[in-house]
Amino acid sequence: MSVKVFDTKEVQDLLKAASNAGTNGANGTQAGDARTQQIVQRLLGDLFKAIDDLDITPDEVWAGVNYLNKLGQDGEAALLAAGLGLEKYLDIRMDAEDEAIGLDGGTPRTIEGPLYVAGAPVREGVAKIDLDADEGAGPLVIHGTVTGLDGKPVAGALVECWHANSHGFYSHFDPTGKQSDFNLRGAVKTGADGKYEFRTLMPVGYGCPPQGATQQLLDRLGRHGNRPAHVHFFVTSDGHRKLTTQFNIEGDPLIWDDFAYATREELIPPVTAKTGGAALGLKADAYQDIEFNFVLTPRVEGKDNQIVERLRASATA
Ligand code: MBD
Ligand code: FE
Repeated sequence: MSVKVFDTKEVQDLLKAASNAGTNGANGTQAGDARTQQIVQRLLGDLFKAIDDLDITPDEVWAGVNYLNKLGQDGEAALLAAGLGLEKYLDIRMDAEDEAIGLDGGTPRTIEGPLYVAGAPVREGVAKIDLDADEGAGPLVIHGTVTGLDGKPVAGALVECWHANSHGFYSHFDPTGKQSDFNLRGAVKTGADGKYEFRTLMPVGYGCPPQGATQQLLDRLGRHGNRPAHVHFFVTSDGHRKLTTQFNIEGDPLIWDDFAYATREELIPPVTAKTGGAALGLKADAYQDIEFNFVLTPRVEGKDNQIVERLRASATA
């Protein structure tokens, strides 16, 4: 039986009480945080309304509540945010904000994802970041130039990079515990030529933990939880805005079927087979080469409006 109670005074009063929105504390001071009250009032209200509209049953509500407990126990809330397109949605909004102020050009942003680790050692210009042996992965050189919108090289830019191994696992988050800290994670400072280079190994795409809360929901939605092979970057420079991006490995069958929706046309650089790896200290003479140039955008009224605060792992190298 479908009843409608959302618009009753009782429910509206309940929402107001629960969020404590628009109330004053003693002596007219604000009790609680006004922004939190505003957001909770809206989100809780939208949930109440959905329960009314869809006639969501008590069993379904408690299944959802228990799901949140499992999500937290599994430490997967940020993974689910990527999988449900919430992180992509934030990118869509930032793209629109840039467009609204006429800021175009520059390497497109795409989602950070939940697997960055702060604290990688910073090298000058070039870093070899494959610290652990990985039988399943061939050598890969990633290199390019950091420029501004004017095409001029940016000196002193910090290029940070992180990616998975041949099992699709990231160091620090590897369920086998087999990778050392900062394996396949690096940071390079550009010189006057703006160039950076990472000597590493070819990654394989990530898959959500099969027993985790994220995959559990994706299964119910009839979706997979896999990403194409990809490499993440942060590029920071004084005088420019921080760039958060990734590229995909050309040819991966999941490029246009990424469960986290991070693929963009401009972020699929060609992969070129090369020789001469021995001289570069690679594990084989034949290697794959990807040139990827970063174009940074200027600050907005002197400010870097691309710094996103979120909880991130960190380690000491
Ligand atoms: C990843 O490697 C990733 O980049 C994202 C967005 C989600 C899960 C794993
Ligand atoms: Fe990733």
